[in-house]
Amino acid sequence: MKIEKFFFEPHGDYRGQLVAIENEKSIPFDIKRVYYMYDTKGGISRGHHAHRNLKQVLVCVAGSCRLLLDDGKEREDIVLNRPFEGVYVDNCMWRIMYDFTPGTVLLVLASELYEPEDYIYDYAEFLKYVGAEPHPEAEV
Ligand code: T46
Repeated sequence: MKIEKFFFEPHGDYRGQLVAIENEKSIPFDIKRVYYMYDTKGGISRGHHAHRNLKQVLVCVAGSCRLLLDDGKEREDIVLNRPFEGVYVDNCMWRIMYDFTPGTVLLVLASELYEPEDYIYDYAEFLKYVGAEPHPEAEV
């Protein structure tokens, strides 16, 4: 599975860094919603679901965490720790975010408004939805 990343140019000077993310220019969808998670407790993992339609870009603007992506056939596990880098999470991807270091802020740019019906929380249902064979590993 190929992980798609976007580079957001930091505008740095003697004061520090500033990153601007512009609609349609920086990422391949209209940004309809922005949310972020912070104060994630040690040992906690988040996500454990997929989306039917939602596309997102994740940017770890402070600290570090890991992201596991699973398309039903393959898995990739990457570290997010660069505030100038966005990772694309397409629809129909199982995602788990974990290993948050203290002070981590994970920013998410989303293609749709919040729609609870868009979530798939059951891993077996996700595999069925994407037409994949049951995965050899259990969900982590
Ligand atoms: C995703 C990963 C990366 C809202 O009220 N509005 C929102 O826009 C969102 C995203 C969440 N919420 C509420 C729903 C729950 O009561 O905030 C609470 C925590 O959300 P959730 O348990 O879904 O958080 P995560 O970290 O498991 O998943 C989130 C997104 O929901 C999801 O779309 O892809 O981050």
